[in-house]
Amino acid sequence: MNVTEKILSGHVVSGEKTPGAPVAIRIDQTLTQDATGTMAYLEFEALGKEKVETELSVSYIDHNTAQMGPNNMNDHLYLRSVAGRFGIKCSLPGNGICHQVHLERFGKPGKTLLGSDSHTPTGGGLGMLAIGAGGLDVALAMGGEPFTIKWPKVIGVKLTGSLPKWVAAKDVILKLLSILTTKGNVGCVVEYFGPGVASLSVPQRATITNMGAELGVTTSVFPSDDRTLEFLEAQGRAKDFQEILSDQDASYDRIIEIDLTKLEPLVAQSPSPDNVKTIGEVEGTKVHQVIIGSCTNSSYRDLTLAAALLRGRRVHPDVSFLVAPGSRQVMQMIDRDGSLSTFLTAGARILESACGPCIGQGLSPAEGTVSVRTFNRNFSGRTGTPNDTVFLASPETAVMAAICGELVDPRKQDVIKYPKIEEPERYDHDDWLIVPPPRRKPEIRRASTIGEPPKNSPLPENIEGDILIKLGDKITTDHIMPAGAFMKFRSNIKEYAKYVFNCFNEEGKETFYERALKVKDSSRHGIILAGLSYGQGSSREHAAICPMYLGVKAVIALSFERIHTANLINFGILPLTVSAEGLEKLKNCEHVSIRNVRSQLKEGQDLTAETEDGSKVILSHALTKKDIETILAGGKLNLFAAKK
Ligand code: MIC
Ligand code: SF4
Repeated sequence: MNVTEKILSGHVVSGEKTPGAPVAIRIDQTLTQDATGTMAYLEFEALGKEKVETELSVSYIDHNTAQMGPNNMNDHLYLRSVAGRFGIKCSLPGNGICHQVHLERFGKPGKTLLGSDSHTPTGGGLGMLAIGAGGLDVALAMGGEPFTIKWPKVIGVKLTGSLPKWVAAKDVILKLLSILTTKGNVGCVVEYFGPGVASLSVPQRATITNMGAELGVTTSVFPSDDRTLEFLEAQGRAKDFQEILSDQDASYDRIIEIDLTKLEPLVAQSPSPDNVKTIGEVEGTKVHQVIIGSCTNSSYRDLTLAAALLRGRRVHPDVSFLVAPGSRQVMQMIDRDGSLSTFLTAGARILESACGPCIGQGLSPAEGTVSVRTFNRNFSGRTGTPNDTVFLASPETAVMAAICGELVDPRKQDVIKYPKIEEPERYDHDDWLIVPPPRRKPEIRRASTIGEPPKNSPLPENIEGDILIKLGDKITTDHIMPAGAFMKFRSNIKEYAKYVFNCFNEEGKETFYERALKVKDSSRHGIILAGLSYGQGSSREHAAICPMYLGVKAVIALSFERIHTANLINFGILPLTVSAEGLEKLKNCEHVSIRNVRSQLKEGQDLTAETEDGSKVILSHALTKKDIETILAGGKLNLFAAKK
């Protein structure tokens, strides 16, 4: 067996081990973050459980820490109280980004982790099967329900050799993104194997599994080996180690070989993480902002490397250089070893250990300028600036750009020597900002800015649909529900729904929200049309809840991404696929009827859309019996309320 099969097999509750078949797995650990967590815990409360039934559940506060107005802290107090009430640990603001902290303090090889954030696969760097999901699925897992995935196809990535100077773990995942792209990988797990694996430390592996989320796979995983033990020992957690290696005769559904020795520095230019270029192709591009941070590249290794390159130097006068350490542990360690002071001397602006600019919480670049960020996403507008250019890069490439004021190929210069970075023998760890559940259950604090999750009605027999929007390929959840300044509305669907598809609204014209409400008020149903890979990116279930609240009953697209499909189903919206020819027909009309929906779904049949001119278009689906039951009920919350 390979590592994926080993971990999955130990967790299967029911289902068949054939690729594509639904399999329910036991979830050992969960994590939430504040931007998805408030909704997840409101949903958990609706399940009526006394406490969580997992081995470990952690609620992180790391996304909404700008606190402009009371909304964010209202959420924080709710999260802290609800964590205490239900037996959940709460990582307070300032303690760091969920994925970085979970890797440092809680991740365990061989365990399953479900997180309400798409970058939960970071834990794969420690040999765990760590999967991103919508908040409701995480709430259900906290309540002891198994989580259903499709038994995956395993893509084996064979690593040979070792990384040359100036080439980083980030370049490994950028290389893979250039091969697999961000679409078409639904239902796969990426597993790394081969002699090159041993050359990568856990933080380097975590960079790779973290950004594996951009491939659209279920998760990514490394074996748990001596390097894993080394990391856990340094974190004072050797007892959490378990060796998990693939068998000698393990097989994979597809094998991709990457010779680390032959890799070169790469970048991904906006608007997509798979728009990968070699450094040679972009050399000389003038840069205005450089940021080292995010859950992809803000480990102690990354920051000490950046500091070593900057020692005795200053950043280019035209560059605004920012550093956001991934966790309080990293912040404390760069303080103690002098790296923090190096950053300050070099002219860096130090940010708190949180998501910050990665999700457009401030630090938006100026219009038309270029920034180099060590992050994982560069979708247009994500920075808060609609027409900027973002290059995703390794810390190595980013720091060199900060020093030189432009993108440079560091291998071509011999002034700055490549530093040797060793993993520390011991990481500082005081978990003082991780609050365990108190002995006495606290009252739940619910401020006026926190609303209830909205209710949906059961799916109608006939959908009399108005097409609300016609979209192209690769629509991300950032397009559907903007983050950044709008994230403060995450716990209030009524408010947040006003901004659905905000980036497509035009000044002076009817907004998507207004259009959808008009359709809803006229007792008709909203339909969304899209191309390939609808719902890429984040796990935010708001990208399903808000359209549901506005009366959307179906999304018709060429293909869908995994987490968003599950979120649509969870909230009673039909994800229907259509042929390219069918999509063209639908794009030419404004209204479509989809009749006998309930009866045809119950019989497991495809649906048919009838257009204004009477032509018919087949709408297919890959819904399981359980999915159909969920959608017919109007979503999982209705289903659970009925079963209680
Ligand atoms: C992201 O990176 O897009 C986020 C913000 O972390 C999201 C979660 C969210 O929207 O709250 C994710 O990756 O799932
Ligand atoms: Fe936070 Fe960015 Fe990581 Fe999302 S990708 S969890 S916003 S740091």
